[in-house]
Amino acid sequence: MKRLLVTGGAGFIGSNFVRYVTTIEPDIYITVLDKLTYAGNRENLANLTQNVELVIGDICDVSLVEKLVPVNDAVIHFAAESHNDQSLDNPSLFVQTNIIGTYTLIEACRKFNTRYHHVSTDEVYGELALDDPKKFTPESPYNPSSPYAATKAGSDLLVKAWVRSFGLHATISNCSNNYGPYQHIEKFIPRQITNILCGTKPKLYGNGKNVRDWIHVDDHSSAVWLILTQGKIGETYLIGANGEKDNKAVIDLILELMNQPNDAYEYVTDRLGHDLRYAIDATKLEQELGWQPKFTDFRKGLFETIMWYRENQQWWLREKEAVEREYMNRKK
Ligand code: NAD
Ligand code: TDX
Repeated sequence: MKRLLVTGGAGFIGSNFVRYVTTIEPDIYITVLDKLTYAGNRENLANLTQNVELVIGDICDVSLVEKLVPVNDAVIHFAAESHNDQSLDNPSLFVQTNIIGTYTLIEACRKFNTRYHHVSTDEVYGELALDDPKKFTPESPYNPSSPYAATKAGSDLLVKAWVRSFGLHATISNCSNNYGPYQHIEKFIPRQITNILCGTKPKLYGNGKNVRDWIHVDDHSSAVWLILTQGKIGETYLIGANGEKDNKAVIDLILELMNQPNDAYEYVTDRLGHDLRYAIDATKLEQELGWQPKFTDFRKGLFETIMWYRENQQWWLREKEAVEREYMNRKK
């Protein structure tokens, strides 16, 4: 593969993926297609100008997509509306980008016979009970809870149908919760780090017992690269690094690593439909493709993430007030 089209490459995971590929395969030419919504930022691609081009545009724009797809060897589709809280406020944007956008891309890949990788989430499987010994596997039934998760589930199902009915050369990955640099400050971990840096208390939804399965974004990138280059067409791979933690434990660790008193946080109103627990069984990816996560020390990864937000205040500070205002309005 010499030329890749990466949708959503100016967002959190997409930009980390682009950086990862430019490091391991410096000769590959990457075109990023990104609408630069509030979650996209051209600064995420700064210093990556050689062999990386940003095209500002919408994945729902058929003529633009049909121009870009045939001149690339593969499409890696990260673009999405990605925040559950936003999806409760404005589901229509999620239906448009996550479903119509995916449909537009796979139709173009079908037309030009282009390799397609679909980036998705463990949230399509719904929630697990806190005491359930099971984790999600590729055979788990789809049971999404939020508008975000439902639109991601819908997009996965479109891809599966295009593989079966039209022979689309596609793979799918469903990954657990990512953390690391360049994550938008609306999301849990960066929101709490930047709250502390601004002198406000971290906010814990509900009783803080909801569990997420954390993975470092660079481990997600290495897994997607492996699936793209060695995965079996038509297959779904689950990506996770055995990182289950409840939200209270994550807040406790952030407070400790940032030298705050251990009670310097507050409980706030819970999210509607808040899933209790996600957990990924990545055995298939490990056994069939030999993938292993590298960032298995969560404490170290979290500390480095905290340092990144400390050192890159110009990246997030100007948006902080507006993001928190939106959270306040949501509560009303
Ligand atoms: P993000 O919100 O940080 O980035 C999304 C990017 O997509 C932004 O740059 C945005 O400008 C772009 N975009 C949005 N709508 C677009 C459109 N219509 N056309 C073109 N570009 C558009 O999201 P993220 O956290 O980096 O997630 C990336 C992908 O990974 C998503 O598909 C998400 O569902 C999936 N995922 C995320 C996580 C996680 O923990 N964040 C976990 C598993 C899977
Ligand atoms: O202020 C907060 N307080 C809090 O307790 C926020 C923003 C969140 N939470 C809780 C809700 C979740 O249990 O923290 C957990 C993580 O929340 P988010 O960062 O919003 O992530 P989540 O809803 O789990 O979804 C994320 O992982 C799966 C990504 O946003 C999705 O794009 C991905 O598919």
